[in-house]
Amino acid sequence: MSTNIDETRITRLIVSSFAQDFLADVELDVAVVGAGPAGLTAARLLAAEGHKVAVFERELHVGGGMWGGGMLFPRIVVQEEAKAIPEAVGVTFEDAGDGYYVADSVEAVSKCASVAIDAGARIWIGMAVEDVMIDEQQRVCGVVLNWGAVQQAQLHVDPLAIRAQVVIDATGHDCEVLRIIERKIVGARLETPTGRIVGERSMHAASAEATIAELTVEVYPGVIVTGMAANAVSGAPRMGPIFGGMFLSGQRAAQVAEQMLGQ
Ligand code: 48F
Repeated sequence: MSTNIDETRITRLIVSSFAQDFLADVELDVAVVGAGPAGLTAARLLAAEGHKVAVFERELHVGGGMWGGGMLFPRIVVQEEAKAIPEAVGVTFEDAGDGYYVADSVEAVSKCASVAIDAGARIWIGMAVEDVMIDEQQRVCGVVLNWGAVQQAQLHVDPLAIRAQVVIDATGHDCEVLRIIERKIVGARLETPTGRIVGERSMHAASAEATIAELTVEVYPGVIVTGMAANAVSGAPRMGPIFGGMFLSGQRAAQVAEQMLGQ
């Protein structure tokens, strides 16, 4: 039987399928903000444990800063102690010796996203988190969404809200969720050396990679910080295109979220 193609049928299918899935995600266990390597890793591991997880990504594409490898050379470097995490999603590495491994960044992004989706994480693209939702104790209990395109066009459009037991800030260098919290929640104190956002320091890959997993904590009630955002918020250095820390931090974020969900 050949399909009788009808344009309005296609419209109905797209809108109804979107509405069904979006409504299912209005109440989440975990809302991950940002679909870079750290966010995708955390989402995959939490979904694999049966938690209801959605990732909200402002751009039309997943992968964050991993696509571009180092200065647009599409390769990432991962160190020995982290390589099992991307390998678990099927990323293949060239052994460059001395504990260094090299992978194709396009393969790494594609497989991290693909396996996260297969595990049950839903990824919403083109949706930006522009605010958080708080309860009476000022604990974060959800995210406030708008279209990325609406943000870019600076249109005045009211957003929609998603409830989540745990929010993960995986927004990279800009630690955007935490900047919103610092700006908008009166008296907000973050779990950082100063209680505020310190900001990332210049590149020192060894110390940046050493600190990132331990800086992956519940940094504000209801909010875990992961990936480059974890270093940025606490004043740790950047590391450039070595990505092991992103995977280790994403894994740590999933563990912290599990503990929070179990409480
Ligand atoms: O920047 P990104 O890849 O963060 P990451 O997972 O990884 C950092 C590395 O890529 C690299 C590095 C490695 O050595 O330093 O920079 O920590 O991904 C962050 C994602 O978050 C999205 C953004 O578009 C990107 O894809 N994002 C940022 N702000 C928002 C957001 C927001 N307000 N709402 C939704 N998505």
